[in-house]
Amino acid sequence: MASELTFIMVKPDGVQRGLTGEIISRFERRGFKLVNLKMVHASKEHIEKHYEDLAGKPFYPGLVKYMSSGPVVAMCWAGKDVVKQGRILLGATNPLASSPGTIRGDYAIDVGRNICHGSDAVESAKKELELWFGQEAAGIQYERAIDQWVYEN
Ligand code: IDP
Ligand code: MG
Repeated sequence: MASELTFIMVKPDGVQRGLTGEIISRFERRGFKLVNLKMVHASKEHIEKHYEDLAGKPFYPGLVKYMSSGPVVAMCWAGKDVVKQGRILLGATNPLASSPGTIRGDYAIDVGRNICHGSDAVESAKKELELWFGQEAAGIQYERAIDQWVYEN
């Protein structure tokens, strides 16, 4: 069975607004498998590394401040096509452009308070999982009895 991994994070506003369970539920109900999770209050330096590709953007200082302002919930999810499907579940970067039914489209308004993060490609997922989980980047290995009801093969 395909076991792609992605890095999904509930941002500080998502944690403060009590949306952690809701975000986890949406991935669980879809059939994806949670293989790692931790709460972290990340340092400014850690966030700068996570968003290094955006350094130089006008919103970057505010983004680093926002993301290091409180704890986040860092997760590793596994499943078929989970990187792309995870992004679809989250919705567009700007919640005003996110469809209702997506996480951002249902719970957020401003792009600078868009409550969740998801890796945008398999390669960036690998990098982000290594940054946030280090040696445990591959997640916890376990079998799920329901997988025969989620996947045909
Ligand atoms: P993504 O989170 O959908 O992958 P990116 O373009 O990688 O979007 O941007 C990372 C994060 O930076 C966004 O989720 C959002 O929190 C923030 N961001 C992006 N564009 C803006 C902006 O124009 N103003 C404020 N914050 C922004
Ligand atoms: Mg991104």
